[in-house]
Amino acid sequence: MSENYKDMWKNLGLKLVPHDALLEVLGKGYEDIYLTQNNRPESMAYFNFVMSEIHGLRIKELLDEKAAGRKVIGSFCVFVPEEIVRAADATLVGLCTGADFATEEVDKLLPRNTCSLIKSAFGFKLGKVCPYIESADMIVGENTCDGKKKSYEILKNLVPNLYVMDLPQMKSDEGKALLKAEYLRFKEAVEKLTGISIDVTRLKKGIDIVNNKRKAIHRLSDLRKADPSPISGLDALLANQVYFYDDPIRFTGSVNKICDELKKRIEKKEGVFPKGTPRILLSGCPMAVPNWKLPWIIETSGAVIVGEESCVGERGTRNLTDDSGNTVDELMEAIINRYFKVDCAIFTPNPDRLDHIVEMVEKYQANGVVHYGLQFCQPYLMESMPVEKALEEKNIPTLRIDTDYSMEDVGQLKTRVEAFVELLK
Ligand code: BJ8
Repeated sequence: MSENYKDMWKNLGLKLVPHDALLEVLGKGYEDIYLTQNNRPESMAYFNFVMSEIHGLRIKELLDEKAAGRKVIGSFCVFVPEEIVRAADATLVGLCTGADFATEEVDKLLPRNTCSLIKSAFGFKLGKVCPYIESADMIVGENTCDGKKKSYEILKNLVPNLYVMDLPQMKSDEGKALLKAEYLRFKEAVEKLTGISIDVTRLKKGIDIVNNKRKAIHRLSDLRKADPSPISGLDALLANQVYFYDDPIRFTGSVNKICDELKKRIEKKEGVFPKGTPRILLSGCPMAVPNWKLPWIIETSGAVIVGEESCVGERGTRNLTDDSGNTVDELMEAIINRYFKVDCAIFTPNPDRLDHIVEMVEKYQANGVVHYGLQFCQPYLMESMPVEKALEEKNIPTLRIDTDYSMEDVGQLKTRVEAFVELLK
C-alpha cells in the first residue's frame, strides 16, 4: 500500500508503526494463502486489488463521502439493516474482527475466556489500527450473544458514538415486535445522524441496492454446485468477506463479472480442483478478514469448500427483502420479515439453522460438514452438538472444530482435517 495514505491514517489517529506491521502481516498472509492457489478465475484480480487497498483507497473513498456530507456506519453483525443505511445515503461497513491484535491490552479489559472475534474488535480499537472504526460516524453494537452485549458496555467507554441495538432471542410474536421496535428506532437514529428523512423512494432504492448485492452472491453460490467447482472456497469466502467493505454497486458488478467467467469455466468443465474432489460445507461462526486459517487448511488437505453456512456466507445473504410495498410502513415490515429469518445461534430454540445446514448439504452436493466454532463461543459450540447429531442421523459425516485466531493449532487441525477428508473419499 502506498506511502500516500500515511497522512490519511495519521489524521484518523491510527498508530502508524503497528499499523504498518499489521498491513505487512496481512499482505504476506494474503500472498501465501491466496496468491499461491492454482487455476484461480482471472476476475479474482479485482479482489486482489480490493485487498491491497482495504485500508487505503477504500478508506479514502469513505473519507471523500464524509467530506461530501455522507455518513459512515460501522457494524459487527448482519442484523444491522443495510437497506435503512443506504436509504439515508449513508454507507455501512463491517468493522475489523478477524485477527488478534494488542492482546495484552485486551486482556486488561475482557476476560480471557472471551471469543477471538470480540477480542479482535477490542484489539483493533485499542491498538488504533482499524481505519474503519476510526472513520465511523456511528458504531452499532447489537445485543446478540452475552459476550458481545456485555462487551459493548466496555466499548462504550472507548468510542464516542456507540449505538446499541437490542435484538430478540426467540422467534415469537413478541420477538418480532421487539425487532420491529428496534428497527424503527434505528431508522430514526439514522435519520437524525444524516439529516435525511427516509421516504418510500429512498427506502426502495436502499432495498434495491442491497438485494442486487445479495443476488450476485446467490448467483456465485449457485455456480459452486458444479463438479468440478469453478472457484475455490477461499475465493468465494473472500467475496463474502469483501461484501461488508466494498462499495455495494461496484461489488455487485464485480461479483457478476466473476460469475460470467465461472459460467464459461463450467461449460468447459474447468475447475480449481479435479472433478470428484471431496466437497465440504463449512458451518458455524462468521469468518471476518483475515480469518482464513480453517478454509486454507481444508483446501490444502485435498478438499474443496462448496458453501458457507455462516453470517459471512449464506446465513447472512440468503433471502431478499420484498420491495413490493408502497408505503414506508410496508417496506419497513418487509425489512423486518427478511431479517427475522436470520437463524443465528443466539436464538432459542433454533431449528431453522439445522434445516438450513441439511438443505445446503443437498443443494451444494457436499460430502461432509466441517462445523467451525470459535473457542468460548457458547451459542455456536452448544449448537454444534445437535448439528452433529442431526447430520449423523442423515449419514452426513461431520467434523467439529473449535479453535481461535492463533496459528498454534494449525498442525493439529491439519491432521484432523486430512483424516476427515480421507474418510470422504
Ligand atoms: S447474526 S453469528 S454476526 S451475532 S463468535 S461474538 S456469537 S461468542 S458473531 Fe454473529 Fe450477528 Fe449472530 Fe451472525 Fe458471540 Fe460467538 Fe463470539 Fe459471535
